[in-house]
Amino acid sequence: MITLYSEGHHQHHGQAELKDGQLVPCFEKPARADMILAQLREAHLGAIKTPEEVYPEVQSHWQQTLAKVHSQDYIDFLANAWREWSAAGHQHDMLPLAWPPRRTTSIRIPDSLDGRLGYYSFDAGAPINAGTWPAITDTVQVAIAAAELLHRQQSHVFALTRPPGHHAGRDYMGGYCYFNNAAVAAQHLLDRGAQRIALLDVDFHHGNGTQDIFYARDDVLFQSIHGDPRACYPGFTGYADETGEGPGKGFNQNYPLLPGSDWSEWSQALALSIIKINHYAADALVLSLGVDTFEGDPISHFKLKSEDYIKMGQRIAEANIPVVVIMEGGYAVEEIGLNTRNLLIGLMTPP
Ligand code: OKP
Ligand code: ZN
Repeated sequence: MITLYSEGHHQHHGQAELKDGQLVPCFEKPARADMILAQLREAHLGAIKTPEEVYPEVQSHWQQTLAKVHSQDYIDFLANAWREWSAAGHQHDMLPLAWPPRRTTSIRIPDSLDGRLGYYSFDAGAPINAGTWPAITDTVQVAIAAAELLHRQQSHVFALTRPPGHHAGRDYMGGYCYFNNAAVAAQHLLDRGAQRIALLDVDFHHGNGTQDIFYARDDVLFQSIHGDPRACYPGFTGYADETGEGPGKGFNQNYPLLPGSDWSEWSQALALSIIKINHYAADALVLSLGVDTFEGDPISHFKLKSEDYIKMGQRIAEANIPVVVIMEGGYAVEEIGLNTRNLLIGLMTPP
């Protein structure tokens, strides 16, 4: 198995996020990826390469792929946001502070930076700092290069992406996410000739952005197992009756589970999603991997144990299709490396 990684993510490190009414240090931090990398090296799970090493053309092609998933005005907003913010004399993180309410008659894009911050986000959980743009453009290249490698030869590729992406929609950020790395990887595989991509999201949180991007499409089958939206963030999507629309009708499945669910409940949902994926006869699987389903996660509410990730990898391997793993969440920093490593070991060693 080959891992794709780039150092650029270190430049993105938010200062604070809201938790229970208080500003606390961001859970989503550079050490998360460092811990995963350390575990992969220790376990000798295979070569760790940069995007340019495996796919030199990525530097001239990533923007085209990105623009098929995200709107150009949103990309331009992110590209220029910090320059505008610092020109206004600010040095601290940017955070949005106002969103359009329901029944707003016509939502126009404000000129002010505060207005655009609200327009291009759904929460205050995606701070922008000086290094955000270099980090998110680096990591989107990690995702594209991983997809390219899967297309060329490998049966398993791991994209060590950070920050995560599954909450980001076509023109909005939120929940630590800016660009939807998994959606971009799926798009690259389609551009390389794949007809059908299955996208399985096992992060604790509903992949609302990914669902939104592919909701009306039948070329990407979206499956998500997550905390019940009645109780869990982001809370407005992820119900089982959201099944797609138009040509995408029937190509979206959600498996909401109650807080406190453990491997016995979780693995039943996985089995259902794998039946769907097998039936779809996908050319490749994009796995949005969050290990925040772990019992020790500080912001999530499932009860998976470290050994369960080996079984998870094995069950996914039984679907017998090429898999590109895209890293999403996981905030128990001490165990994030072990849990990720276990998933990858399971994927490579079916029972
Ligand atoms: C990103 B990913 C709950 C606060 C939630 C945002 C969580 C974003 C998770 N008390 N804050 O899906 O791992
Ligand atoms: Zn998550």
